[in-house]
Amino acid sequence: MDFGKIKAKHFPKKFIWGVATSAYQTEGARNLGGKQDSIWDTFTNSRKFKNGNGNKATDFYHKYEKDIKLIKELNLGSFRFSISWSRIFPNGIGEPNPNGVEFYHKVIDCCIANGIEPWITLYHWDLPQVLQNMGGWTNREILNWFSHYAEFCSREFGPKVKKWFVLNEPMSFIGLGYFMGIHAPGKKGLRFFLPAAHHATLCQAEGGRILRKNIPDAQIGTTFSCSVVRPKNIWRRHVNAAKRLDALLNRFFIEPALGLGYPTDVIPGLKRIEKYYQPGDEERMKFDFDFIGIQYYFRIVAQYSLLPPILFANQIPAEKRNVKINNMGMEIYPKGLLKMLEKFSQYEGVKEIYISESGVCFDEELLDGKVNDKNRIQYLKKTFKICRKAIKRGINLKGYFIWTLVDNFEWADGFKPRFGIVYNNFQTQKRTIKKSGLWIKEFLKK
Ligand code: IFM
Repeated sequence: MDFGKIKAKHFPKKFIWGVATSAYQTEGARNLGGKQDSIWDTFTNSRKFKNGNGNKATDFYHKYEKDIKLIKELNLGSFRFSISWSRIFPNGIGEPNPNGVEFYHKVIDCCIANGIEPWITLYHWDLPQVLQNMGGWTNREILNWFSHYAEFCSREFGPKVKKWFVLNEPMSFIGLGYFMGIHAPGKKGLRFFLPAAHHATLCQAEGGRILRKNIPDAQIGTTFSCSVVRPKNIWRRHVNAAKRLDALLNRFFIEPALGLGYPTDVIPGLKRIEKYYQPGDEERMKFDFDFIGIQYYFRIVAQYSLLPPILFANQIPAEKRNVKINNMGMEIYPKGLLKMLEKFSQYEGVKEIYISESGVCFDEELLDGKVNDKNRIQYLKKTFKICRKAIKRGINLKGYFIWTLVDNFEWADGFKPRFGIVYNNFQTQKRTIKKSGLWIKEFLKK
């Protein structure tokens, strides 16, 4: 196999190599072991939704031992997964569900037994439906609900798990779920987006404080989606539109945590979010994270537009731009990762950075029992080279979690986008390591 010039030994010894997954996309077992529905169960099982559901997903609930052994087999040392809130608290709050708690203990123990370090994400988009029935992220009570959940998880799993992420990509679950309505819970408009976003900011910091209090020796982070945003051309209105989209996609959730507030300098209309402030919120939005996770997938080209309000910008679809795209229509632009690492490392309060997700999806098939995903190997190689370059330039990059281990349920896009380094047959749930998985295995071989 051709590794070009990139080798694992070119990275610092302690560099973390891992894979990332999430509960709803993998576990299945929709109502097993006392779990109740999350907003994603409701959303995908409604008649309107046409792209399948995570009722079975990749059956990680039953196959976790096999999957964790696969991680070990591929020489990866860390596993980032999320906890399903409604498996632990079927009613969102109140008494924990012993079966759900036991399940995550088994997953954690299995990681440890296999020499894999578990990294937990508290919230990866699957809010208990009962809490959504009371307004979900738009209801300020979520601060209490989330604190209760974070308190429990940190006390219960903290003795074994020392690496934690609070939220997964707040701009994705708030933007797509409470503004565009294309993700669960399917809400559209600023009246949902603004309060939901502000409450997510508060929970992001509060979750950090709770983890720190209950697990003093933990390393605590949170993740941010990010995209390179370039203007359509050098006309001032497009350049400014790109600045606004950049503020929304790359600055919105990190800056309040760092004490810089929301990016109202370039999106003045965002001041409307202050309507949802209570005294002390500016202070409460801050938390001194040990690290941040950035999640990078694509580049965006922005142009001025009358809609949506406040933003006055939209993106030109990648398929109209004559660039390489993945099967979700996103531009494949590995180079952009360097720009993102540079951008996020410039914040004074950012101490360490992990690439907590990056990867690429295609519509792949097994041919003669194999998946020859050369394009994914190229993507990984290119982004690994970028990581090495970033480290050489002094960026405090500490690890890379590939999205993802096994092809899984890609939210609104269903099962078609395959992101795994392991192929999944969704009928039989049989896993087959793709060529990229074998490449990783050899790349990481000691
Ligand atoms: O599958 C998602 C993941 O849940 C969050 N980050 C982006 C991935 C690929 O779209």
